[in-house]
Amino acid sequence: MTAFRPPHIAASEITPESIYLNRRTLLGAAAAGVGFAGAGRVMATPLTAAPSAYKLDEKLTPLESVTTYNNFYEFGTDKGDPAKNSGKFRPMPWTVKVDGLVGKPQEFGLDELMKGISLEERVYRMRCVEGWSMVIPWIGFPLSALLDKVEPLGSAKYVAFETVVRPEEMPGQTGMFQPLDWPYVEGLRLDEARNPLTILSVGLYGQTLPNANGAPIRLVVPWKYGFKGIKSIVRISLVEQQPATTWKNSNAAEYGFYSNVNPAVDHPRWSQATEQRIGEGGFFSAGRRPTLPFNGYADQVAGLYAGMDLKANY
Ligand SMILES: Nc1nc2c(c(=O)[nH]1)N[C@H]1C(S)=C(S)[C@@H](COP(=O)(O)O)O[C@H]1N2
Ligand SMILES: [Mo]
Repeated sequence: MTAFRPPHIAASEITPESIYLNRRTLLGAAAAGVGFAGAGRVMATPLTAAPSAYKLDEKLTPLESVTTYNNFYEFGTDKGDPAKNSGKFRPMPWTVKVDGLVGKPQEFGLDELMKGISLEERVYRMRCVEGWSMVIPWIGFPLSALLDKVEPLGSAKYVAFETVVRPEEMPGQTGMFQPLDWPYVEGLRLDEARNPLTILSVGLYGQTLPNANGAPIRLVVPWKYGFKGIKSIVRISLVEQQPATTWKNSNAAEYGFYSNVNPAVDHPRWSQATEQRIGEGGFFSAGRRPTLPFNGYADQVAGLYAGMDLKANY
């Protein structure tokens, strides 16, 4: 294995976050055949030379911000709640049921699910619908690789995802105020799900996923608003009809099924033209940066929507 230093980190700007590259990481453990569940929170050396679409010439968002400024309403609605309130959540052991219109439905343990699939590092730009963004070094694998294992039938047109429901471990699922209906559900068209950019993530910054970020396995779709990236997934179903999605259920006038990042289509209550990169722009530079069509991934995904009215299909 060759040592790997991503080009987005210049030697002159080695930060605490970039030191993760020298730690034992998830990638190496997978390569070494070490069991995921048994591997704990750290593993060997990352090493894949990633294709250029999976790297970015932008500063990584500090680990501290990535893991303490979150949306995960199962743990509360404030940005600090997921880190604060997820200490009781136990992501191991874990199973994911993959069913519906497939030839080989299966309930996978995590090790089993990832067997024969290599983990990769993907540095993605992430854009929340609320107007903030981050750059996150995810560890994961293409969703397509999992779909191949279960052999979708020709009648399958969409993929539906479901988050775990565990009120005993998720304080946002108890009490008087329930901001959303549980389970949190999301969906993609099958061709979106099969796009090489779409990954299931099991880690970030070279470590297994923190609870606040959707341990032990979550979806990452970098050209869509953040809420499409459903966390702590327990079920993935291949279906024929467009599945229900949590934020559309909650407010269909404001949140649609597609939710592609689009600076030209405003949210009914605010502009989507610019974004605040978390960890950037202090007191003296409150600068917001322009939001890019498809969050900067137009070359890879614009073709999925050829001929579609993206204002109507928001
Ligand atoms: N189950 C579940 N998944 C979820 C959410 C949630 O509340 N519950 N929030 C979404 C939103 S709005 C965003 S912006 C991203 C945030 O991911 P991060 O905290 O890892 O940055 O998670 C998404 N996935
Ligand atoms: Mo979000």
